[in-house]
Amino acid sequence: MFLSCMVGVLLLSHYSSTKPVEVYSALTDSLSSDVVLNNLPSLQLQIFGDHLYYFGAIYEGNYFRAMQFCNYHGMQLVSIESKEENDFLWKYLQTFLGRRGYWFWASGTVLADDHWVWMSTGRPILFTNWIKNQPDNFGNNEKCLEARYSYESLMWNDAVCTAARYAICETTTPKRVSKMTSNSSMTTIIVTPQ
Ligand SMILES: [Ca+2]
Ligand SMILES: [Ca+2]
Repeated sequence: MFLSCMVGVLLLSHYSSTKPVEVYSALTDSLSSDVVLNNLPSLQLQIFGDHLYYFGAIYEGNYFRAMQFCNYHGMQLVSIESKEENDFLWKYLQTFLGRRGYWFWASGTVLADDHWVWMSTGRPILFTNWIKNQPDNFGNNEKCLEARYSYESLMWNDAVCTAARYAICETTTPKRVSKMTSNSSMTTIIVTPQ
């Protein structure tokens, strides 16, 4: 069978109405069979390794709304856990935004206790890329992590969680994405076994 070598083929319609989906759990449950899914949200995703990212340049909301927004689309608010991942986001944003400034929520927070954690992964924040003199917990009220894009860098600040920021969402694919093709209306992602 043509698709027998593939774990799944994801068909993404960029401009159809958005709807919550369970794409990745469906893939996980179906590793031994072919999966064709055509009910993905209308998100144009970017790939880095075995992670997929959505750059929510049209959405602004507080930290919790940003989490909700990503969860609604079957994703999580981004966790930036390495220099490589930070560089990927920065370089992509350069092509996307050029010299426009852009601040977005990542899932880092110190709300739970005095330690910074990535809420989306539950892991402590080990790699950091704070702006100089940050985090400063200004006004004893800055508990959430924003990443500030500029053409020169993507660096972090602790900010008031209720501030309006854009969102970047992330999810992992259960198996490596081997190929992605795009045209004006459709993106096809082919996932193969590792
Ligand atoms: Ca990540
Ligand atoms: Ca701060």
